[in-house]
Amino acid sequence: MTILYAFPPTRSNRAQWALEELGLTYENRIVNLEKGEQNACEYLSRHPLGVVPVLETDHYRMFESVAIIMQMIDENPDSGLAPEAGSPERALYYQWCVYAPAELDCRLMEYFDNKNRPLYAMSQRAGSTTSKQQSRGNTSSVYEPKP
Ligand SMILES: N[C@@H](CCC(=O)N[C@@H](CS)C(=O)NCC(=O)O)C(=O)O
Repeated sequence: MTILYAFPPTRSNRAQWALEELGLTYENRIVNLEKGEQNACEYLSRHPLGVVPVLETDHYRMFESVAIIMQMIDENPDSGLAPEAGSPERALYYQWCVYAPAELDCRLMEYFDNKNRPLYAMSQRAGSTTSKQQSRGNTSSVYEPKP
């Protein structure tokens, strides 16, 4: 059985989109980030950083949303969702697959940081802020040029 550990609307939606697009059978198991379920020991044994998504199949367990998408597409080569391995088109497929998490995500999170950040808004609704959220609350200094 395939299980996707997820919580919408987060990066887990990407992985779920791929599973749906491929028409795969899976169980969507909610890890309620608002309730801090990602920090429970049981979940941390699946992902040591306590984030979603995680994918579990009968043969392996993996994390990283875009890696999950790429693996799902590789396991379903007839889907036509990825160009042939080794082709020039495949180069651009890899380029954009890596660009999203490597370049786009951190800038988007920076944009959403603090009051605009989805997790921050969730924690405010839930009336709590975990230390992990606080520690990730302001990453802007990481990207500022050093004097
Ligand atoms: N690079 C990872 C990022 C995973 C990630 O940061 N997930 C966030 C939601 S978008 C999360 O679970 N956060 C929970 C927390 O920070 O407590 C991926 O793309 O899978």
